[in-house]
Amino acid sequence: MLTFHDNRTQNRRSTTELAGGRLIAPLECPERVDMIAARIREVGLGEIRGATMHGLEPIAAVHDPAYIDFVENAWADWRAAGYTGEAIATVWPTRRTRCDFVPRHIDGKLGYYALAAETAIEAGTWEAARASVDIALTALDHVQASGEAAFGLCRPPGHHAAVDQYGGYCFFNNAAIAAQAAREAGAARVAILDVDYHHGNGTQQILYERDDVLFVSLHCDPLEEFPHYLGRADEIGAGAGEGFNRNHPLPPGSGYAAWRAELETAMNGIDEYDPDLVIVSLGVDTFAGDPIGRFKLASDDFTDYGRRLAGMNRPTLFLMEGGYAVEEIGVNVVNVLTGFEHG
Ligand code: SP5
Ligand code: ZN
Repeated sequence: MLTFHDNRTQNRRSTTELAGGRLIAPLECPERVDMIAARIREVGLGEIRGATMHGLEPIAAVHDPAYIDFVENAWADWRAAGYTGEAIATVWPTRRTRCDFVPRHIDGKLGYYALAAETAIEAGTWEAARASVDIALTALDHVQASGEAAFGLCRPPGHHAAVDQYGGYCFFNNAAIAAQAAREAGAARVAILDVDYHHGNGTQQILYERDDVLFVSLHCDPLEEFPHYLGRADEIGAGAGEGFNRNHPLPPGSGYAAWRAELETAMNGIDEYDPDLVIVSLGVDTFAGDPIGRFKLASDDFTDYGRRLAGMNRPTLFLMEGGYAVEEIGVNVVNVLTGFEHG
């Protein structure tokens, strides 16, 4: 299987993540990509190719133009305000305030567009977030040209990014942008299968009223886990999209037997939908050793579910999402991909 990557992603080098009341070194770090690339070479999965620039148009097909401008200018605006640390939201529009206008000051803008405070914006964020989209779209081009599966080694991840919100380490929703691009290139139906430990709130929100892209997610129950305010089973889509959003929350502590049973249900739903393309939002923070995930998958379980995914027998685009056990991230990601190839 071919992998697509671009080193501009490594320009995102945030030094601060707000976690447990402290500023820690961000879990979503450049070394994640280094470990995955090293493992791909070690097992000979296939070539790692560069990404081609796809411009802003595919991003604007999914995200609010004012939000895209915000991501581009936030760091400069923050610096211009005289701040010396990284840009972190500290105030939000909430239930009893207004959210019908975007404040002019960067502090107000950050809260308006942030869905969480853990994700800091720094000098390399804009370039890396754009490169991550270019990776996804280049990998999609390959799937469409060859009919073969491909892996977009995206960073930063995308599935928490909504139409006009960033957070959960995500800025642009790579999977939703790829799904939209695939639709525009002629795919009648696209399914997104999100196997990251966290609910893909951004992908769900972007696609909630659509029936041309099915969103199916396996994740830890939002009553117990980030992103907390979306991801329950009764969120089934709205309008034309009713029935085309499927959440499979599982309790913290879930092991592979429970997870795999939900995967079977999820895959049956995808099979029935009969998509031309399946996009897998591939987060490996379901691993037992993940520092923030509380599922209990072992490294071999990733191989097993990779094999099962191949059983769907559809053109498949894998896009990297979360996974923070840096030492094991390469093995776990590549296990999914080799399992798929041998499936
Ligand atoms: C793409 C992705 O996986 N984003 C995840 C973002 C999660 N950020 C907040 C996590 C808060 C976790 N708190 C639990 C700490 C346990 N020590
Ligand atoms: Zn995650």
